[in-house]
Amino acid sequence: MSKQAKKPKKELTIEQKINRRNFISFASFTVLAGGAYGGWRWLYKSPEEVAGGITGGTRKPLRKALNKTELFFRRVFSDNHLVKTYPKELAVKGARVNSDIGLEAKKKFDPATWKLQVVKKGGEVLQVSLQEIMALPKTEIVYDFKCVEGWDEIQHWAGVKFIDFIKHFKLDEYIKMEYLGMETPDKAYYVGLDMPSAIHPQTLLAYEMSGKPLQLQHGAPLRLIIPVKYGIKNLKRIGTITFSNTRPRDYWAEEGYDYYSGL
Ligand SMILES: Nc1nc2c(c(=O)[nH]1)N[C@H]1C(S)=C(S)[C@@H](COP(=O)(O)O)O[C@H]1N2
Ligand SMILES: [Mo]
Repeated sequence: MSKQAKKPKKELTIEQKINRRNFISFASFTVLAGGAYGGWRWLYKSPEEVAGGITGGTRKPLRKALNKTELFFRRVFSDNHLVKTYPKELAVKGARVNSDIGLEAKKKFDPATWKLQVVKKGGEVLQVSLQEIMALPKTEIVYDFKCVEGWDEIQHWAGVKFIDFIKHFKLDEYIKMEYLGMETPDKAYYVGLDMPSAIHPQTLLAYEMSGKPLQLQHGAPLRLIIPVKYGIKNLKRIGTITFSNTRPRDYWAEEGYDYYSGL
């Protein structure tokens, strides 16, 4: 037999072809399913975030992915991204009341003597009265307030822009830090905020709702209105403000909610 002569290719019968195809699809399925199972096992076995940390309740690789997503959105939604606003007529008259952690009237709180506490370097505390805050330029906003629990409402708020407050009290050096923390006077509710969101032009220290003085259940004397975030970050009844380069503690992040909670 000459070397050139090729062995005649054996023609496959229809059945053989079908079998072969079945084998290939089954093999691919096994490989993919195995891969998926392996991936799941890997995730399942990977360590959980440390208990008592700033964020809570997920596997480390998932948190890594969440933090990457957060960075992506932080870059996309820089200061010049404004939340949609509406005409006043579209706002609800009495806004819904939702959740009241840190609002128990008797605990370390008397609206008459209340002062906002801003913790400065070296532990020095700047104390600001409501009168001083109300003397600053007033800013109003009508926007769609969204709660992670699945409701939203067009609400009308007024107060001082957080950035105006910073400028007036010469706190510029503090907003160079990465984070801001806020707590109720009794420290029962607390949030951590990335600085770009805190100094966003629509972020307010609010003392009015629906054109009337803020009611206690909505966070009087002063509450945070931060339209770039979900409701959970809009702390009612601000007691203390702190600045830091590490993430401040955050009530709902500790329970596994997204730390950033951006919209
Ligand atoms: N002090 C304090 N602030 C808070 C809360 C809270 O429980 N305590 N709940 C948050 C949540 S989940 C929402 S949706 C809004 C609700 O604000 P509202 O009661 O004025 O509608 O407040 C936020 N701020
Ligand atoms: Mo909420």
